[in-house]
Amino acid sequence: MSVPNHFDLLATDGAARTGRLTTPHGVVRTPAFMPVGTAGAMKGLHWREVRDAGADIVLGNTYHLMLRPGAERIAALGGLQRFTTWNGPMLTDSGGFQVMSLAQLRKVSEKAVNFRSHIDGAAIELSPERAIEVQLLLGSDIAMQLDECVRLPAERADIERAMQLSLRWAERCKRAFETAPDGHMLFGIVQGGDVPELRHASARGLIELGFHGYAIGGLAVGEPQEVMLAMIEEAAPILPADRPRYLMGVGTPEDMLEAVARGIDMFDCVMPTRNGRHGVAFTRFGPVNLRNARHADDPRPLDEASDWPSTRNCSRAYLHHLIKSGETLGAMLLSEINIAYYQRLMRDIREAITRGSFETFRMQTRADWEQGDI
Ligand code: PRF
Repeated sequence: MSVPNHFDLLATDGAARTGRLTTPHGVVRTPAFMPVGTAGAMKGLHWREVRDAGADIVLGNTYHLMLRPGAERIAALGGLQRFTTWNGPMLTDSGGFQVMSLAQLRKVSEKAVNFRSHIDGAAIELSPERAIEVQLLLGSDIAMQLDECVRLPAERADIERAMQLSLRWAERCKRAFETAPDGHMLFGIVQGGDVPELRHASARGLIELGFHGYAIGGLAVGEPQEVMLAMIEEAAPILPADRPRYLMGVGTPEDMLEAVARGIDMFDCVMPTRNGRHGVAFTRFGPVNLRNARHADDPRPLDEASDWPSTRNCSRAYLHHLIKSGETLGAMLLSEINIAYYQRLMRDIREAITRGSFETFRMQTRADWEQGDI
């Protein structure tokens, strides 16, 4: 059975693309950055600020939400959008990756991944079928297949075994997704570590099954940036040009700019909120660590030319003071400033691709970052 396409490719510039992905909860402009609202909340930001910053879509996590408050409970309360009051598009990760980084006593078998909850130690089984069931209960617009992600460096045999298992799980997820309401999407995930042939085999296997979109997983897991970019170059050109491509868990502004240049459409990462809580601001002139004593007497804002009020108005001295004093507002302001920066970068990327001047934009943006904060 053919899989309906909800993605419109609007313009390309080299390998870079801009488009629109239509979900049951609205349209996503791509390239898109999805802020991470792991457990039904964006850390440090109100949903209103996430929207105002320009985010079209956010990410939630199957793993956290199935443990607490529970997928059946969220379904009974009207789904994740109603529950959280985020009324826009939402993508959910399938849980396998989070199990690997958070759960205790994990065991992967053909059937499922078994683990103990990091919250109360309860024994849980997450099968491909359950991962889809949970995501459908949440009402997610875009569900992800269950996969196994191997950290790098790793032996080829281990990478190959996990990639093949992920392909078999992709097929089971696809079958389990047949009951999904119209308009909801399921993305397959390319695995294969740092081995080009395994990346090709994974991409071809997924395309044969057919998905609404394709993610590239198993990157930004310990390998150098050049290996990550090389693996994108192996996988992206094989993927169908008319479907969205999502690079999971990436990354820095530079990672994203370079990935767009290689044909990626969607990103998610905790970096803007996590680094913000730790006192780091992302700006047009690169990252600024506001814990540094040199900011204590600096009346200047982070970027006087920014159209985001906190970036343009708050002095570095004030942000430094808030972070040094452990004030909640410091973490909130820097999270908001960083999410706004990531969204501005995506907007500027989309506009540059539309104008056909992505390459000039890429060089200018890199030069600004390299100039550094002064
Ligand atoms: N698989 C899934 N989620 C992920 C990843 C993956 O490989 C990554 C890797 N960067 C982040 N999030 N399901």
